[in-house]
Amino acid sequence: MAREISIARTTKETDIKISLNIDGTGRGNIDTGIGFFNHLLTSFALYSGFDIDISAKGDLEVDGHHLCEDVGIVLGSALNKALGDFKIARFGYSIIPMDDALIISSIDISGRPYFETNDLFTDSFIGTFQTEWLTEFLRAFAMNSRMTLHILKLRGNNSHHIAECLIKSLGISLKEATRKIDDILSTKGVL
Ligand SMILES: [Mn+2]
Repeated sequence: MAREISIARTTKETDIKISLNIDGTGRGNIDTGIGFFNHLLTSFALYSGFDIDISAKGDLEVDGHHLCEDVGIVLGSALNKALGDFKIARFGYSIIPMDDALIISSIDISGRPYFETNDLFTDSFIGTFQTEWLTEFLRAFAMNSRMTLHILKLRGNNSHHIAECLIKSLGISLKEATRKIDDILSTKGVL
């Protein structure tokens, strides 16, 4: 069965439509109205190997917080639903460099949501993108995909490099964690 799904979610703050194919080719068709966020999510699709279509509109006149968090909610829910029988490798990790940045991401798609990271950014902004919006996206994504996600910045000064390196690392860890296996990897027999 193809591990793909389309989800739409509309609130007073945001209107989000996402299509996800876990067994894709890394194609990203992303329109969130926030340039740097589009850049990161396009990279996320490429390194995860997922095909992702995102059309997101939101109350940017307030700021980008609601939109980034809600894209995390919907993308996480889509991943959780598309995984279906959960016969997957479950664990994935990677240590990825990008110039001055060096980031570890480690995942367990366990059904138990948890998110933790150390201090990632010294700057509050990358251009007009607020760095804390990315942390909100990651937390909402981890919670709604029901995975344990740890992100650890080992090094890095340039916030653009840190953000992009983090997303590449997350994509590569996800590609491994969602790899199909023959059975459910759990002593409980369920995830
Ligand atoms: Mn870049």
